Amino acid sequence: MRRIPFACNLDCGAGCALIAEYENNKILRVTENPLAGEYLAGCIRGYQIDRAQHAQDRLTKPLIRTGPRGSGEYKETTWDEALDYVASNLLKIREQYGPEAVLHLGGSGASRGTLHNTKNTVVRFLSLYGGYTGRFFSYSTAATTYATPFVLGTNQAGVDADSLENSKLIILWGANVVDNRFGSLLEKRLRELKSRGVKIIVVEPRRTRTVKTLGTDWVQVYPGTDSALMLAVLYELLRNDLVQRDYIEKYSFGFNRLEEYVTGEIDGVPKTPEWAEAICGTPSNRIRWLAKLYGETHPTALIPGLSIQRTLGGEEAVRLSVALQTATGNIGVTGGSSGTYISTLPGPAMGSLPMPENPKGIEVPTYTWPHAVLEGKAGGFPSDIKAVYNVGGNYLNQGSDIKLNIKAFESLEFSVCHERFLTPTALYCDVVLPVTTFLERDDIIRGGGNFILYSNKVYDPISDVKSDYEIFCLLSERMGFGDAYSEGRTMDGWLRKFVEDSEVPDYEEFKQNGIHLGLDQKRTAFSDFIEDPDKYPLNTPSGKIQISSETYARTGGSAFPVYKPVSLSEEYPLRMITPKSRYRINSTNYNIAWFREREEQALWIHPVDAEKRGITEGKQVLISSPQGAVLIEAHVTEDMMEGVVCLLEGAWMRFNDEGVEVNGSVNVLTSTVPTLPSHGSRTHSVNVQVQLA
Ligand SMILES: Nc1nc2c(c(=O)[nH]1)N[C@H]1C(S)=C(S)[C@@H](COP(=O)(O)OP(=O)(O)OC[C@H]3O[C@@H](n4cnc5c(=O)[nH]c(N)nc54)[C@H](O)[C@@H]3O)O[C@H]1N2
Ligand SMILES: Nc1nc2c(c(=O)[nH]1)N[C@H]1C(S)=C(S)[C@@H](COP(=O)(O)OP(=O)(O)OC[C@H]3O[C@@H](n4cnc5c(=O)[nH]c(N)nc54)[C@H](O)[C@@H]3O)O[C@H]1N2
Ligand SMILES: [Mo]
Repeated sequence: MRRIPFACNLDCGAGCALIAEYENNKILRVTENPLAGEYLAGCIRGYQIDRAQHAQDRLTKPLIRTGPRGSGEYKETTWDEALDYVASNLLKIREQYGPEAVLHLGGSGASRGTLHNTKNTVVRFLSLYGGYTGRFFSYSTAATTYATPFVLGTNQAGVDADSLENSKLIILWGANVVDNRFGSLLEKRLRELKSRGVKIIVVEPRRTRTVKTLGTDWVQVYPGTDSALMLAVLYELLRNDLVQRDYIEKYSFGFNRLEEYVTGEIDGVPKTPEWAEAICGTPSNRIRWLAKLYGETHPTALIPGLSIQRTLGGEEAVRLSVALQTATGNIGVTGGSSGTYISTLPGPAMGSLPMPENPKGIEVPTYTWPHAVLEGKAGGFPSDIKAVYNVGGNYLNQGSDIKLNIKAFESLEFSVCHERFLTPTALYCDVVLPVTTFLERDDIIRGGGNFILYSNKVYDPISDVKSDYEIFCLLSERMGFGDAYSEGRTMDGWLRKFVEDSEVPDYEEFKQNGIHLGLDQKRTAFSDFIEDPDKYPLNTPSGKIQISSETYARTGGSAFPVYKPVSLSEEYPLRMITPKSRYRINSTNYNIAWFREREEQALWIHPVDAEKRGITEGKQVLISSPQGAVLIEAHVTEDMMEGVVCLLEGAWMRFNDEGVEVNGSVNVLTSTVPTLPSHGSRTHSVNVQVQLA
């Protein structure tokens, strides 16, 4: 038996350092790499990675569409024919419309490879092609990426999980750590804190596995109303004199404006727990309890999920969570946190496949890409799009408003994707090129902490598949810029170059160990600023934590963070959330029965809401929104907050003859109207009606 170090490169971002116990061309077992330390924990998706590797429906041959889009009618073809076909179509598009008529889609999937990167490989290719229409921000983090630099002067924030050993209180605000990970070192660390008696409060509309197994307390809140709850917590902190005045004075700017808003001086509305209860559904006495505990316990790590910012007004929740950690003196303090995503601190320096600038310099927001396709310049977008190049993404299914996305794909003159499976997006592409999995190639992967991983090839590629990098080398050659693309390097040559340019001392040792740890595993962002704010000012206009920002106001928001009202209608009276499944990564794994069977798609609904509608466990229900309708089983449960329903995202769409979706693919119901000013995703702000089918 061989023990082969590899890194799980699924898009949860945890970046787990794993070992494949390997014999007779088979992985017998996946375990943790002991060099990553005692807190590393893999998860079911990484342990069971072989199920995707050997799935019956892996694509093995290039496909060219022969029937209507979406029909699944393709012919299998040779690489030569497929690549000639792609090259000639791309050249035609460039000649007729200019290169910016090509929109780049995808980029997650297996994106963290330094070489096999589903963004760098394609962006490099399209830049050499002459340019393209790119996208800014992601489905994941648009609102936080947008708002955080205004407050903290950077997007590099958070803490290493090891630094939490000193925390006295943890608040997981919309963070489902047990299912979603937030790095590979956090869950075990939190478990240990809990066993030492540290309280772990989970603020969530759903009793998740995190609430059940990691939390000590569940605070219920309606989705998209976290900013109101945060304001009321701040109100209570102020009222009880539990804010750290010296800290606020020394390290922040503009807190007084927020305080005037919270007390009601600005708009006549004090943001009391009663005010918040009416908005958030959180009982006012529960808000008082939370604020008191938070204000009296130091240091506290407030760790928000990304969920709170994938809502209408998500930017405000991002800014307020930093404001709360400021008010309580917890930023830059060991055991505290910056109130942002667990960590966006950089890992050890490492090279990666260079991405030249887009010669066209054109970008559209990721969240509204179908509008860019359908409306083009006439709709105020910078280009008229005629083709899509999709690598490492299933955006037709994962983007909001699937019916709109289908229209967008149907309007194209040409579309191509690289895929492992015939996903809903692949079904709408003219050409599908079969790719390797990360088990079939060597790569260097950035981990979700201060470490970097070498992922060794475990299997030879199954017949006739190629990596994205190899595909682009071959296409570039056909299109006359092969040397510029590869720079004459082999794949191994690139990886060696990345290590040469890095702090990792020895390539062979790195490859053998599978991991290189950065020096400090207990980093707390902004600790230098807290130690000496004059010497290490923040990159904000005041040099301090910018609670109130006139620059932000000029982009169309409020200078200080506020609650932006959410509305419900009689027609769509239920609030729906669309979180991640434990057994999938987004839509990845949906096609694999073993994973699907472990968490059947069902609509979670509270017994009171179910009873009003005559719904009982297991009954078929019709969920409707202005965008579409989904037919699915009901799961009646008190694990759901009353007034809120939940359908996990990521099921591959399938429609019946009446145009109703029947797999539970939730983006049939979601809207492309973004949260502003970030133009970000709002897939937890969905209003629906539910009825017995
Ligand atoms: N197993 C698994 N892990 C994943 C992924 C996956 O698909 N599967 N995807 C990865 C990716 S791409 C990303 S971007 C991250 C995303 O990470 P998140 O955005 O944090 O994940 P979600 O599952 O959407 O939401 C987390 C929790 O927040 C709750 N929630 C929903 N809306 C609200 C709200 O408005 N307020 C509050 N307080 N809580 C709310 C949900 O019930 C859920 O349990 O996760 C990564 N990890
Ligand atoms: N309603 C709702 N919608 C959501 C979300 C939500 O929470 N709710 N989450 C959003 C978020 S945060 C995200 S990140 C997106 C994710 O959406 P996508 O970025 O579309 O991610 P996946 O659905 O995982 O699709 C990734 C695809 O990449 C393929 N792939 C894997 N490895 C490789 C490779 O090496 N090369 C190539 N070419 N392909 C590869 C996989 O087979 C898979 O089909 O979804 C968004 N959509
Ligand atoms: Mo994401």
